[in-house]
Amino acid sequence: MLHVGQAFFGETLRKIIHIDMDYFYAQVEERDDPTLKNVPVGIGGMMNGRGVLCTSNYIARRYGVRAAMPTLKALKLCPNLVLVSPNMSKYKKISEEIFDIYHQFTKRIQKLSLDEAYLDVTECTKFNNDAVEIAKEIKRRIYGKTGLTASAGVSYNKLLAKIGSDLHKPDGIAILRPHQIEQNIAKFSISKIWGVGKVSEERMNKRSIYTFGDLQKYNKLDLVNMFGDFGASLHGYCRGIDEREVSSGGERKSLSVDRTLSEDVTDEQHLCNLLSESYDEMLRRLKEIEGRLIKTIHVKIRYNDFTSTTIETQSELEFEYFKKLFLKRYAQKKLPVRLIGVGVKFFPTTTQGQMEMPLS
Ligand code: TTP
Ligand code: CA
Repeated sequence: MLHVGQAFFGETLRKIIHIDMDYFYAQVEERDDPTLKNVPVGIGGMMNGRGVLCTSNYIARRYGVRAAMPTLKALKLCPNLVLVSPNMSKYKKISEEIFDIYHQFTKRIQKLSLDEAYLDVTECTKFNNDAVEIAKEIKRRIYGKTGLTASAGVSYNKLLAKIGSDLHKPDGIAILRPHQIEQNIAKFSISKIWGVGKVSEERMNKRSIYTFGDLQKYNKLDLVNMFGDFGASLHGYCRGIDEREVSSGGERKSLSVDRTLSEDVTDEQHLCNLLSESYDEMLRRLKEIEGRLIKTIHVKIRYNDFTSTTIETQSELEFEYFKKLFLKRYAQKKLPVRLIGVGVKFFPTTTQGQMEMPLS
């Protein structure tokens, strides 16, 4: 499916590369301590029996050890797991070196995290503007400078480029071209779609939707009815259509989903259902800005007397927690509700470090 060809992008299509370092923190630690090669490695600490992993190497992943997993659980799954404390300043420095390399090819860089970025190389004049050759050279330069491998996806939009970078990990490259793209991506799991997290995946599975191909059977209206505004995007995504720009705008500080209700609502069950929808939407959007660590979460209520109340706390990203906060706050006034909001604030990337709550 992914045969390399020079002219396949055509003249009008964009050229997008998604680059993602392989098992980033763990690969860095392996590089710096060869005794870690060929053993399962988890990056993370444990204090008083608590703590979560930032990531693990691929050997550890074979045991089911994953990022954001409590360290204790990881040790149960893999008793030989070698734990290494994260060294954020080291990873940041390497990240800067990698981004310096990207800047040698384009200004249009969207940083998703320390180890992941979209590059729009449509206008890059290097390598005859051949996006595949550019991606290969970037991988070579990263390896030359840092001794680390990265995987790249090359395509004509962000969705497909990102899918591509994951296809041949580690040290892989995949090219997804427009020719017969609908058929070519039909077998992929919906979890590869940008914005589809656990919650929406379960909702789709309930309707026997597992793959891009399953989604392709639905028309736009059906998908909008099922998934709200996101349904319209899904209709495009499952066909390989994605118009999102590579945006190098400033760093996002927070994310909120506020929903004004079309009528005043007092019924608690109904309010919880609406809260759950806003929560799902928030998770979808969080997926897009992956790699950020959450500082606080909040729930906002506006009543029909137009007073508002917001409760903000450091804690979990679980729906049950949001619901508890919401019901507690709602119980104080019990007026009909006009607006429900949920959201999170992020730590700046520059201070992302020893945080308790990695975004999984
Ligand atoms: P990822 O790119 O998600 O993972 P990875 O690079 O370790 O592995 P992969 O080869 O599958 O891409 O995350 C990049 C780094 O960000 C990761 O090495 C550690 C850090 N991180 C956290 O600190 N917490 C998390 O929950 C996740 C997912 C990543
Ligand atoms: Ca990575």
